[in-house]
Amino acid sequence: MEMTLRWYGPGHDTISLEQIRQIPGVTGVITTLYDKMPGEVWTREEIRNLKNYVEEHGLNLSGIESVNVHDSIKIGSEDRDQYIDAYIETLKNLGEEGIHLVCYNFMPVFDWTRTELARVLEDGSTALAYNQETVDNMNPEKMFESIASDMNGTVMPGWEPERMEKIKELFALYKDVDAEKLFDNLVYFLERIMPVCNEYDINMAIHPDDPAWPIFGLPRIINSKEGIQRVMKAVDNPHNGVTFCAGSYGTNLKNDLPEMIRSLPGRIHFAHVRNLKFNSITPLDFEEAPHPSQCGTFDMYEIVKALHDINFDGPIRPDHGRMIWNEVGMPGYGLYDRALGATYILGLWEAIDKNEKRG
Ligand SMILES: [Mn+2]
Repeated sequence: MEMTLRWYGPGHDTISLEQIRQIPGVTGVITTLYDKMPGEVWTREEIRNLKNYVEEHGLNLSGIESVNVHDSIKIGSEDRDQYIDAYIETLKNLGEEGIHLVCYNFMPVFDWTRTELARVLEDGSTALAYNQETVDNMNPEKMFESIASDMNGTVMPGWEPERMEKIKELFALYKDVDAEKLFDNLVYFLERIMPVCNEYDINMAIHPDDPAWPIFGLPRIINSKEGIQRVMKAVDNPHNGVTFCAGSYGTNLKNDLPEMIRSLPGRIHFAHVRNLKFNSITPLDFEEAPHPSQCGTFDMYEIVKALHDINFDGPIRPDHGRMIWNEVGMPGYGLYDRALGATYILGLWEAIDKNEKRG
C-alpha cells in the first residue's frame, strides 16, 4: 500500500506539492493532465514533464486519475474506434514513461453528483452533501448552475463549463443507451485496450458511479457487487481492475463494503477511502464526514482490514475532505482534512499489519 493524495497539477490545484510532501507518510500523488479533453492523445513529453515535476518535489507519480473516456465510446457511436485508438496511444505513452495505473469512469454525462458543496456541519466545518429530494426537484441544467456557483472559483473535475454548455446535446446522445448497451460498450472498450495494458503492464481501475444509482434517467452500471463482478468476468484479465471508492459504493447502504473488497482479490488497483454520514434514509440525505469511524456511518477499520486481508498493494488515498480551519479551496480537495484522513488510514493500516504479524 502506498499513501497518496489526489493533486490536480500546477496552476489547477489550490494546494502545492510542497504541502503534500509534509503530510507524514504520503509518498505519492495521483494526478492528471487537467487540460486534456477526452479523446486527445497525451504525448510522452507532456507525461514526462508532469512526472519530472512531481519527482522534483520528492514525490512519486503513483497513478493517473483520470484519463477520461470520450462520450462516443460510452455511447458506442460510429466514431468510437478513433477515440479508442487515441486512448490506446495515451496508454502506450503512459506505459513508456513508467506509469502503470489509470483510473477512469464510465458514467454518462455526470462524473459525480452532490447537491451541496459546502454544507455547514455542527462543528462549523463544511462538507459536500447529497439530498435525493433536491435532485428529484432539479433538472440537469439547474444542477450544473448550482454546482458551478459553489466551487470557490475553482473548476471541479467532471463539471467543466465547456462540457456543461452541451448538456442538452449530451442527454440527446445518450437517449438510446440503456444499462445493457452501456455495459456492452464498456466491454468493447476494455477488450480493445487490454493488449496495450498487457504489453505495458497498465492496471486500469474503473471508478464506481457516484451516487450508486441512476440519476436524471441516465443508466449506471458500476454501483454494486454484482455490477462490478460482471465487468470483471466479462473481461477476465487482471489489468481490468477496480478503483474501490468507499464513498461512492457506500452511497447505497445495501453495499457491504468489506465484503465487496474481499470479493475482488487481485483486481483492486487503487483505493479511495472515505466516510459518509447518513442523516436520513427517506428522503436519502448524507454528507461527507471526517474519515474516522466515529464521525460517520462506515466502520473504517473493517474497510481497511478488508483491503489488508486481500493484500492490496496499490495506491490508496483519503478521499474528499471537509473544509476546516478557514481553508478556502476546491470543495472536497483541501489540504487539512485530507491530511488528517491520510494519517488516520495509515494508523489503521499499521495496527492491522502489526497485529497480524504477531498472530
Ligand atoms: Mn472516489
